[in-house]
Amino acid sequence: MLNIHGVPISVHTRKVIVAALEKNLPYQNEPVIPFKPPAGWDRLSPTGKIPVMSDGDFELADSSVICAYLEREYPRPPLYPADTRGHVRALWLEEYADGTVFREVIHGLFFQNVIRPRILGQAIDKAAVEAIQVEAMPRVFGYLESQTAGDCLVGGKFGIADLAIVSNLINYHYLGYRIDSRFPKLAGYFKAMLRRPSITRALAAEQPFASGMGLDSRFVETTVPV
Ligand SMILES: N[C@@H](CCC(=O)N[C@@H](CS)C(=O)NCC(=O)O)C(=O)O
Repeated sequence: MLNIHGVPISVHTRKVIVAALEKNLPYQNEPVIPFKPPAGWDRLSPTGKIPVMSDGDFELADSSVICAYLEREYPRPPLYPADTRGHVRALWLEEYADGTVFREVIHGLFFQNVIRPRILGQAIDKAAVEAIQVEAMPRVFGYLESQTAGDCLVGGKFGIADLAIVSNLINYHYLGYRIDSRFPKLAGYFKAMLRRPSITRALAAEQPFASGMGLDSRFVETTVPV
């Protein structure tokens, strides 16, 4: 069975959990918090970040690498397009999710609004939050709006690009923010994604962590598909 280490409300841990659910792989979750890691964490996670996955005696860090492993080891159903252009476009959006959506928008907002006050006992830097909302968020969401057409981001089929982008948008909503009227296609896409069974299930399982951290879960679909 897969063991996925990382608190499930983390953008990158959720990405791996949803990939496992899409592929119908049984998993267990060790809810490691990177700021309070367990003994031996350095060995499991060379960057100190979550997630880490073990599959039997095989251990691997980084959500993108873990998802690539799952695809090779458990190819059905595929989460990456088979055609070259679709494949690299999906990789580009996965990279954009990690390197830009997360780094420039979600990480800063989550750090300021949740990690600083609730885990580190520090005050929120309101100017830093404002700067992200006024400068980075519109630029990044504007790009995502330009890339959204229909139900899924690449080739009309749910896959790695959707996993990576939607997981970031979920944490944006947990902070009490909503996708505003400047980005109607992105907002509609996100709403539809919340009804996808793997995402609904992942969100249902992480609710104890979300409420424990005082996150805003009002956007979560409450009907869990059978
Ligand atoms: N590229 C990495 C990014 C992982 C990452 O940034 N994880 C965050 C949580 S979502 C983390 O561990 N942050 C704690 C830290 O930066 O020390 C991946 O895809 O797994």
